[in-house]
Amino acid sequence: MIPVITAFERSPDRGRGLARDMRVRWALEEVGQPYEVRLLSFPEMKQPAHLALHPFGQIPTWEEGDLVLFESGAIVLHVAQHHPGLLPDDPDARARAIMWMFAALGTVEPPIVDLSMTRLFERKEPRYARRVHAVETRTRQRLTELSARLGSAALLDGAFSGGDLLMVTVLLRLEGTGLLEEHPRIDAYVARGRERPAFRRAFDAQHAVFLDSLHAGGPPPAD
Ligand code: GTB
Repeated sequence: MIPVITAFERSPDRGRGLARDMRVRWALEEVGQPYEVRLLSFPEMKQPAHLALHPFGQIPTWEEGDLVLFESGAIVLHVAQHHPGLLPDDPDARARAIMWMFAALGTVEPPIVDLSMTRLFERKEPRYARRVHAVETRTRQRLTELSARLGSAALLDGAFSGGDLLMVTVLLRLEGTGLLEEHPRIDAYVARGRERPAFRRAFDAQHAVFLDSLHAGGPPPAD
């Protein structure tokens, strides 16, 4: 059965691969599972038909027969549990890979999302500079800790796993901020993720949606 995922019809990131369908696409490409994509406008995401799939009216979702999932991490875990390639067979290594998936989404992603939201929506606030500084400090702290754990290793825990996949997608959101470059080991780690053929296929697929949206009615909203 071919799963169907949802994605932005016009992503605010203008095809930079920062929306959360990217991590699901990448996971599917890593395991070689074909998929279909249903593109949604912002108003469609808040309609009852989509809210029946996703209580918060967001993307991505996953439909596979009777199974409906939301939350990109849960979807990537589902893909990883049903196909070889994203979770090791060894039970301890598998538990650690899942641990890194949670670490990416629960510990590393929050300050990074906070930083991009602050930059996007609080620029005109009186305490903007102070707020950005505070969130950048928290983000730097996480990057320092992550870099220390990564050390000179190529990946988080041996072979490439769903933990690396989610961690790289989370860190990608820092591109253009200069923060990744402050941590050469993390910068190189992200670059290794980006170089994976499956990443490239996923990136190109979501970027093609952006290019189509340009042809179909003007540029999407700027980020
Ligand atoms: N925790 C959920 C998950 O991991 O699936 C979060 C899902 C989520 O935030 N989805 C966003 C969404 O649907 C799209 S990805 N937002 C619409 C809404 O909430 O109404 C978040 C995103 C959007 C834009 C950029 N960007 O422009 O760079 C980056 C990330």
